[in-house]
Amino acid sequence: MSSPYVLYGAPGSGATSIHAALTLFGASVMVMDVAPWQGEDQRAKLTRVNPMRQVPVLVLPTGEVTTESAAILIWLADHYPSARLAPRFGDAARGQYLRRMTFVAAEIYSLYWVRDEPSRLAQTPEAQAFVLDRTAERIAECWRIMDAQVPRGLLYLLVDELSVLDLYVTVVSRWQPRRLRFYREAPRMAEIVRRVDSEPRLLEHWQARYPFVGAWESEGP
Ligand SMILES: N[C@@H](CCC(=O)N[C@@H](CS)C(=O)NCC(=O)O)C(=O)O
Repeated sequence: MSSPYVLYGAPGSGATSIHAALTLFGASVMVMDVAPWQGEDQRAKLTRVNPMRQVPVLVLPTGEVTTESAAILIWLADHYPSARLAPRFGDAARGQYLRRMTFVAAEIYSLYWVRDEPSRLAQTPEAQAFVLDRTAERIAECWRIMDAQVPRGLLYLLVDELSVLDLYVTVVSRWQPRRLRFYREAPRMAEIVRRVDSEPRLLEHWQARYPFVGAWESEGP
C-alpha cells in the first residue's frame, strides 16, 4: 500500500478545499491539525515543512512537499484525471480555470495574511479596524468581479461539472466577511457554493472539517 498524503491545516483553513478534493479522489490522507493564525507555538510546527509557516502544506506520497493552495489543487486535479475535477490541457475552459484559480489565490486569499493579524500592518486598534474594513471591501469587490464572469444558469463555476475551483471558492467564501456578504455580492456564485455545500459525496467531509454550524453563514468584519 502506498503512503498517504499528509495534509497540514486545521479545520476551516485553506486545507479544507484540498481535503475535499482528496476525499473525492478516494485518496488516503493523514491530517495534521495546525492553526498558524493562533500564534507562535502553532507556526513553529510548520517551520520544517514550510518556511512561510502557513497552511495548507501537502506532503505527497513520494515525500515531496508542496504548498500554495491553488497550485496544490491544480496539481491534484491533473494527477487524478478520471475524477474530472478540472478542464484538461486543450479544453476550452482551461484558460478561465487557471485564471480564476490564480485570482482567488492572489487577489483574495493573500489578503488574509493581514486580516488574520491586522497588527502586521497597522499599529493602533483604529488602524487595524480600518485595515479590516478596507480589505473586506476589496474582497467584496473581487467576488463581484468574479461573479460577473460566471455565465447565468451554469451548475458550477466553469461548466456544468464540479471542479476544484468550486471547492476552493466554497471554502474561501466562508471566511470573513463571510457568506451573507458573499451571497449579496455574488448571487450567481451563491447558488453554486450552496450546491457544493450540499454535495452528497462531501457531506461527511464538511461535517468533520468545516461543520454547517457556527458563524460562517453569517456576516462578519
Ligand atoms: N499563499 C498561501 C496562503 C496560505 C495562508 O495564508 N494560510 C493561512 C491559513 S488559511 C495561514 O497559514 N495563516 C497564518 C499566517 O499567515 O501566519 C496559499 O495560497 O496557500
